[in-house]
Formats: sequence, structure tokens, C-alpha cells
Amino acid sequence: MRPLNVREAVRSLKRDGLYVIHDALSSAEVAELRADGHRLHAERPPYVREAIGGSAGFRLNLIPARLDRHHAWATLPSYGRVLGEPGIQAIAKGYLGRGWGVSNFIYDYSVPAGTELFTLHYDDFDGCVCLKVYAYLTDCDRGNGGFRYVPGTHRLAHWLIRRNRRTLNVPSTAGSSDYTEYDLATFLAALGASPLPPGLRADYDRVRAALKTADDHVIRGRAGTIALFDTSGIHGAGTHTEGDRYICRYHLVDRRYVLRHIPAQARPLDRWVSYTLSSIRRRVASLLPR
Ligand SMILES: O=C(O)CCC(=O)C(=O)O
Repeated sequence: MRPLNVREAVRSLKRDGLYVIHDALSSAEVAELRADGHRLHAERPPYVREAIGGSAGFRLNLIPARLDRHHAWATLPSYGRVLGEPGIQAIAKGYLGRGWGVSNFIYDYSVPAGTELFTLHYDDFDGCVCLKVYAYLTDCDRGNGGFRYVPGTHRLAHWLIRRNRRTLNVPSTAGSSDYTEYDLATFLAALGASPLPPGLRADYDRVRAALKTADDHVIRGRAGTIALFDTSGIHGAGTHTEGDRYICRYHLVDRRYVLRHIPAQARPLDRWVSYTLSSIRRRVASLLPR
């Protein structure tokens, strides 16, 4: 991978929720990642889950704990290819803070079906921050379901997620045990109904104008491009009408998420502090009058 400008990446992620690195991976690195995904799809080892699939396309989900259990790391040399890069590590630390971890890794290969691959949405990773490292393994553009991201929407969604927990009770549209997904209509309705703080009002107006042309927010790139994005921002894949599309993505999560959902990845000191604090909280709560 070519050297990355860490400071610029973190600044852009904070401002836009997105940072795109064109031609980040060499063609040999892309070929290695592509081959690993196809091989796993053909072999279907027990540590790989298929989220969707069929004869034409596949979406393979790899979880670090499952790879540990099956002693499978050696069979997947390309996994560390992107994540092991010092630039990616430094960006993850700069954006997510220390103690970040990896919740999962996905290979996603699709052929044209004339349908939208991922409707526009944002993800709530249990109120924590998730940064996706999304690598293009084919050239990606509007015709083959290009990835869309509406810059700046992550700030609004972060605010909404925090507030939703207390008051708004926005219903989710999809999800799993570790994250929840909300669609665009829900997002706009909830924001429209909320008294936004002055700093976010301008963001809201700008974002609403941008959302009318969401299809213009396709992030075009050649194979080897990497898009880093905060999953609280409005994003999704477009309609796939021509050519194949192959991407892989790493889901990186902050320390709070690691402690709650994947404690095996937490540093022993962090685990100890977290355990001690929650014991103290429980003890104090038990002493308070009901
Ligand atoms: O595959 C894509 O282009 C979109 C992926 C997506 O929406 C997600 O990771 O939440």
C-alpha cells in the first residue's frame, strides 16, 4: 500500500465522515485479496459465514474470534494486508482512539441483478463509533452498484443516536445483535421532528439539499481505491446494472464497543478498569434508596 497522509485522513473523517484514497493498493495486492475471497467462497471453511449468496454472487463474513477458534489465520494471508499497514493503524487510532478493535471482515462479490445493493442508511453500533475500511477489488462506478456516502451526515447521526437513546425512540429498519440500521426516511423524519442545536441546523439544511441528489454521491474509483468512512453517515450501494462488483471491508470499532462486545480483543488493563468501574457502579446503585 502506498504511504498515507494520516493527519489529512483523520481531519477529513472528522469533517466529512469520509476519506478516499485512490490507487492505495497495488494490482498485486488487489489480486491477492480477490483470490482469497473467491477461494473461501469455493471452499466454505467452517469459520466463514455466508450472509447472502447464490451461484452468482456472495457475501462472506469473517469474525476474528471465529478465526481464532479454528486456528485459521494462516490460511488467510491477505486479511492482514490492509489492516497491518502502519498508515491504516494510525488513522484508526487517530479517529477511534486507543483500544480500537475489529468486529468483522467481509468479502462482497456481486453481478448485475438490477436492484439496489444497499439502500441508503446509517448504522448505530450500540452508540459507539465504527470506521469501515472499504477496499475496491474491481473498478467501481454507478453502473456496478457504486458505494454512496453523503459527507457530513455522520455528525447529525451521532447526535441523533445519542438523543434517540434517551428520547426519540426511532425505530430501526434492520440489524443484528451488534448493530442497528436506520433508513434515510427514518433519519430525515427524526431530524425534522427534533429541535436541533444551532450548530447542527446548518448541517441539516445542507444535508437535506445533498440528499435530494444522493445518487450523485457515488464514490467512483479504480480497483485498489480505499474508502474510509464513519458508518453513522448516510451511505449505501447503488443499483447494480452492469459489470461485476467486488469489494472487501473491515469493520473497526472503538474501545467502548470492544469492551462491550468483543472483550477478548481488549487490553487486560482496559478490561480490568471496565470491570472495576461497573462493579463500583452496581455497588453504589444497590446502596441508593429505591
Ligand atoms: O457495499 C456497499 O457498497 C455498502 C456497504 C454498506 O452499506 C455497509 O457496509 O453498511
